[in-house]
Amino acid sequence: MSAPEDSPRPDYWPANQPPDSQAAWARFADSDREAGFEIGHDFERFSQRNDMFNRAQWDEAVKTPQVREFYKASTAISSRRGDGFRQRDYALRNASWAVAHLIAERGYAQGKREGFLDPIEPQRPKAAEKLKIESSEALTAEIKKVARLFGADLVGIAEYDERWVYSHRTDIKTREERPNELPSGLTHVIIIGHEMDYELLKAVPSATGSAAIGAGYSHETVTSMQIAQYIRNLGYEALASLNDTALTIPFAIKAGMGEYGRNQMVITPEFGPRTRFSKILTDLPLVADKPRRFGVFEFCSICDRCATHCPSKALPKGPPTEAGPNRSSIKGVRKWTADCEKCFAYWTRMRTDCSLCMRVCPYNRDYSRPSAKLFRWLAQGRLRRLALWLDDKLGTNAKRVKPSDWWGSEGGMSEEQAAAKPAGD
Ligand code: B12
Ligand code: SF4
Ligand code: SF4
Repeated sequence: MSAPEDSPRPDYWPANQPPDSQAAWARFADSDREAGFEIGHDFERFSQRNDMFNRAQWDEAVKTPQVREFYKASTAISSRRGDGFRQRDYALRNASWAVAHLIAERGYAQGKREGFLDPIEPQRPKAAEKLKIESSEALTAEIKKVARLFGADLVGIAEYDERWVYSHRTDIKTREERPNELPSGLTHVIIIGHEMDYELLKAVPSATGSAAIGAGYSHETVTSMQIAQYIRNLGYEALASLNDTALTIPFAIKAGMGEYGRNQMVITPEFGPRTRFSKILTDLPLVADKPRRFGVFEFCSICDRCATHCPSKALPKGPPTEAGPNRSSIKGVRKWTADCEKCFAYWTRMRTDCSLCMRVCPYNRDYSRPSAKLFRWLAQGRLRRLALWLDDKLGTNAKRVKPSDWWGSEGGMSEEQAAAKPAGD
């Protein structure tokens, strides 16, 4: 990553790639520059088998007894000592995932985990007759309108770019690599953004606060399935995808959703880092959006609040680098890269996901408020140090809200329930 004026136009393409890929990827040179992407000679597509969720299933170095307890807590209702980790908190968190899990689990017998390892299976096939398209601009505007109708808070379009498509999927039974087979002729990726609940996120890390994440996944599932079906009803290809199939962040940046931050998230002008993304891969002839920059790279270059607050010290300080810390990092991209082994180990100890780096970020604000708009305006220009100083002084997001304050009560628990021991302890 770099500021627009510093980004060199790449005059080479990864020498380790086949010539047809080099030729195909060269056309992204200008939009890479606009987006601040810097791709090195040793770039390699990422295999999904190496992400932390998959390594937790096959890598003995990651697969600890705590990992088992972590996953157990996502289906069984766990109850630990402490505010935010009691029965109602896990009940809420696990219920928030209900729709995403329903879809993920329906194809287990066929070796699929839809939305996580595989794209979501079409509800109905493509219409036999293809809609005749007169104007790609008008079609793009229609798709965006439809996406909003189906629940998207944000929508943008990127060109289909093989570099960010996983080189392989993972087999759910053997956890070995298997082909990431996709229909031919895909041209675009529609990126959908859902805002995560601002008030609830103030209570992370906790099982309570984590319901904001599950709710996001369930909403993404519904919206992406409906949009994909609409496109198939027009006679075109459309695959609804959550975490499966491809890296979402580079597509989201190219689709104009926002800029990449030190906390490893796309920061959007509308919701800051508090945005979940899903995608629809399609062959519709759409018009791609342009990357949108509003000073995040420059702001993150003077701020390291996410890295300082991260309880596992997983986030990098200093400028972006090309080498990542372990096999869970993509090769050959200059960017801020987290040590996700540390991050995930913290989640398993907590028995819930964390998101503290999202909560404490100065961009995490309610942008309907004039003070938030003022912060965004100050942060994008020369007054960014003042914006950071003011945010430090006012401590907007640094303080965690107690989960029981989010609930508004202690919830009528018995003393035994309130004192319940952590599951498995
Ligand atoms: C696996 C995964 C994780 C793993 C770690 C990633 C890993 N290395 O294994 C764990 C469990 C730790 C994790 C944690 C979190 N995750 Co996560 N995660 C993913 C997932 C499913 C796959 C990413 C992957 O394959 N990474 C492996 C390699 C590529 O990682 P990497 O080299 O470190 O690259 C990372 C970034 O640098 C960036 N990236 C990759 N290539 C490129 C190229 C360029 C040019 C740039 C600029 C960036 C970039 O994306 C990668 C994200 O892990 C994505 C969904 C998806 N399909 O993309 C969500 C996703 C990235 N996670 C997301 C979020 C929000 C989180 C959490 C805040 C938890 C939460 N609330 O959901 C934390 C934040 C932790 C942190 N600060 O990094 C969101 C980000 C949304 C946003 N606003 O940008 C995504 C997109 C999921 C979603 N549905 O929206 N995550
Ligand atoms: S999710 Fe938590 S542990 Fe992971 S990087 Fe963010 S703050 Fe650190
Ligand atoms: S906390 Fe600061 S450094 Fe981290 S992503 Fe937010 S603005 Fe960037």
